[in-house]
Amino acid sequence: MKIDKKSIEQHNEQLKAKHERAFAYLAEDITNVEEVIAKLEKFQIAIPSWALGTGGTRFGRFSGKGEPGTLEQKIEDVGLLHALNQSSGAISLHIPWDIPEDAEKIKALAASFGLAFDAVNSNTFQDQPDQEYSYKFGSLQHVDPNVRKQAVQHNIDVINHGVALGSKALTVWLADGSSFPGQLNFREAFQNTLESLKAIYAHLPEDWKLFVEYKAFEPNFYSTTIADWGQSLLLANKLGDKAYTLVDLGHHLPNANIEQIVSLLLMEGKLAGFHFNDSKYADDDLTAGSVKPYQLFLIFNELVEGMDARGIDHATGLGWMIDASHNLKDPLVDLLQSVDAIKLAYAQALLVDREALKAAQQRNDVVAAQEILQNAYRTDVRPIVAEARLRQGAALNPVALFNELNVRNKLVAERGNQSVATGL
Ligand code: LRH
Ligand code: MN
Ligand code: MN
Repeated sequence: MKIDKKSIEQHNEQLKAKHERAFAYLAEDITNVEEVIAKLEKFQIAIPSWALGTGGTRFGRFSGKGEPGTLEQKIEDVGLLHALNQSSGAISLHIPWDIPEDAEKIKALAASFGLAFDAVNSNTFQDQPDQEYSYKFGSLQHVDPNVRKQAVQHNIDVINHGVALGSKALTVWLADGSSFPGQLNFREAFQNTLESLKAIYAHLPEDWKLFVEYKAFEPNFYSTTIADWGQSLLLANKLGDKAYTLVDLGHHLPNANIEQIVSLLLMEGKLAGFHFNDSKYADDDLTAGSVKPYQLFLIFNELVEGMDARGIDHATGLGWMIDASHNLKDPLVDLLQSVDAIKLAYAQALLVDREALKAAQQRNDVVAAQEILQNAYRTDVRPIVAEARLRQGAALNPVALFNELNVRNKLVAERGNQSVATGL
């Protein structure tokens, strides 16, 4: 199904008077409101192809209905999101969960929804039915060079798929590590990983980036070979200018100061971008901003400050992606909520009085610094984000319109009850 302009206009017409009142009230006190809106309008957050179906836990999976069973249907789903919010203009593919057999056709289909292809993701954390060597004991780190070679070749194949689609980055996340002390020689595992990544890096096209994602633990529970930003940055520095560190918000040990990590990676010119999600305990993959919205704001506060300091284009300078999984909510609604939460945090960060904050820091005025940040965070910026949507031709309230239009039931009618998405 497609959402036509008329439905969006009718929906907006109904909410417009109330929205205009709220926006005018807010805008009166915000001197840079037009700048904030312009930045929000340009901001696009990529949707992962693996988040469009209902995810599971290791104890069970309760599949939703009308899930996208093919890559074409996943693209259609992201098209629906983009029509509703005009902020989800790209899809990130995980290969081989999604294989674009006919790249030209897939590219044209995506373009018909206004979508581009974001980073492509390789998968050497699962065995595929036709592969020769197993990844049970790792892939790029493996003690057997044959396994490493196979994993390198897979990444090269993924780059080639990405080139055909117009992607500009490869994201490598490895499950490699060990679950018991003594199982692994840490240095050799790291060296093997570096050599394998070098072989992949050598195949990157000139205008591509390599995103090295880290994760503290899971599925390995004693050591992970790329476990934190230090290990990822070490690799990225050794690899070269096209390699960067990717921050997935759920991949840290509890209470890690992610905003500080982000600030230093930006300073070093090595921040790839994000996999946005939220968590209470570990890699919970919950909706962005659902548990720790203040942390999300603090991350954006560092991003805005750091991007401005380095002259980075907010819209295109970093990779903005969601990496979430939904086992209770409708995945499409959940993704709309994530995109909205990310934009809200970004808008709030754009309201921070940078000069006043700098001055407070210079005179060690801890109270003033806190007040400045929290003044921005406690501003209800929803009317600003809604105004940006209105100007883009998106829905004032995407979740409400999704429900009003009965989108899920229509997808069930088209695809059937049994349609289950591939992926996590
Ligand atoms: C690992 C991860 C990584 C994978 C995705 C499916 O936890 O965050 O980005 O590619 O999940
Ligand atoms: Mn991730
Ligand atoms: Mn993860």
